[in-house]
Amino acid sequence: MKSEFSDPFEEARKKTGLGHIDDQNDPVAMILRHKDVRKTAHNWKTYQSSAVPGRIVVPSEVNIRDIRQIPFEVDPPLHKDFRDLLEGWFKRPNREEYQKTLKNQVSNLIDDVLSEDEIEVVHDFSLKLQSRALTILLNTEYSESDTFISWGTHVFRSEGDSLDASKANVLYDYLDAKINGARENLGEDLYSVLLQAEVNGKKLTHDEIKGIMILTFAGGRDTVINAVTNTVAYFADHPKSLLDIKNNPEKINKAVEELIRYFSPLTHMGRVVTEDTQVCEHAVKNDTRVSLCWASANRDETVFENPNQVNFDRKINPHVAFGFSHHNCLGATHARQIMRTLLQLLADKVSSIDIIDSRENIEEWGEFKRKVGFHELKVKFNK
Ligand code: HEM
Ligand code: EMZ
Repeated sequence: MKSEFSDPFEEARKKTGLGHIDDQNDPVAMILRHKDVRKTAHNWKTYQSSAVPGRIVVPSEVNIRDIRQIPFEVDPPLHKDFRDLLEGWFKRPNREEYQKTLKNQVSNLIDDVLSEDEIEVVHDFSLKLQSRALTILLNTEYSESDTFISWGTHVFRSEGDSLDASKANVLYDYLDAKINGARENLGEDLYSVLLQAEVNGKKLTHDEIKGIMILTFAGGRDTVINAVTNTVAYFADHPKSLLDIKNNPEKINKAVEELIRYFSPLTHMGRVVTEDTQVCEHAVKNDTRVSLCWASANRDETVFENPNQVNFDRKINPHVAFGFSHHNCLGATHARQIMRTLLQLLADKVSSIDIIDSRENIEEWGEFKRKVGFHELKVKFNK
């Protein structure tokens, strides 16, 4: 089945709870158990996010950027000051007006793909959906989405080479122009809101605003694209589940959580260790890296019954696909709303989906190979 996503971490999670990977001479100890992931995420003093920009990302981005992403690469207490500033804006997807606009966008897109004989989902569906929805989150012109679409699926890495920085300037130049433009002529978009805001009694610098915007573009890019593409593959393989949603729309929220648990679009995120300590009874040294493996934690058999099955009726679902503790995903309200809208409209408008061809996107983390989505997924949507 195309929509099967196996769990490469099972054996290591059961045996030692850790996986070891090399990354540009800065190795990473991956933390694999649900309990350890949550405990480590909570302990920001020993496992910090505010190291040199790019170091907590795996593969490390220290060689391809020096601008700090905010609030992602900031630790408490300053982290909370930035979150307090951003939280309200990122909760706007709960508003009726926002949801209406989003529904309209997704509905039009589904009508478009229903009229085609063949659709490549990643580029002609998910990338468009993500880029258009982002204009609602930023409160900017819809026409900007054409620019976002033209950048491809990752905003500052080339699609073939995750360590190619040459593309980053496209986004950086765009953001410089947008921030400077808003400074000249304040409007009601996120750039203008940030230009007028204060943190700890001080206006934000250009680079702080840029750091927030880069993260907003990058954090919600491939994650959302994979979640959407994988959902299409899932319903292609499971037409009965699509019917289940159609007949029982009250299940949508739980179904979204379950799909996000199962796909875990962000495999892991690193932290830098600030003292010699232990994780899972293994020594980890000061100034080395660990990672919180959300994807493994979400298949932890001590927490989830039949973890490798998708079950829309799962009773408790304490998944960590959106992270855990202070840094939990700021874009989760937006991402969840996208997924809910997608499920509702696929159930309303689409009777079945045929997969024609696909090319899987397999991440390689040392000994672990993990399917995270598709490079290409050709389908036919049927009315
Ligand atoms: C943080 C996953 C969509 C923006 C995170 C974290 C995870 C995550 C696991 C925690 C990182 C850590 O602890 O270091 C996801 C998934 C998504 C998604 C699975 C889609 C299904 C989005 C979207 C946006 C976004 C749509 C914005 C447009 C952010 C930001 C943070 C974050 C700003 C940092 C929060 C902080 O440091 O306080 N995300 N994300 N994400 N995400 Fe997402
Ligand atoms: C970083 C990361 C954010 C990183 C919450 O995750 O997403 C990755 O796609 C980017 O490469 O820089 O923004």
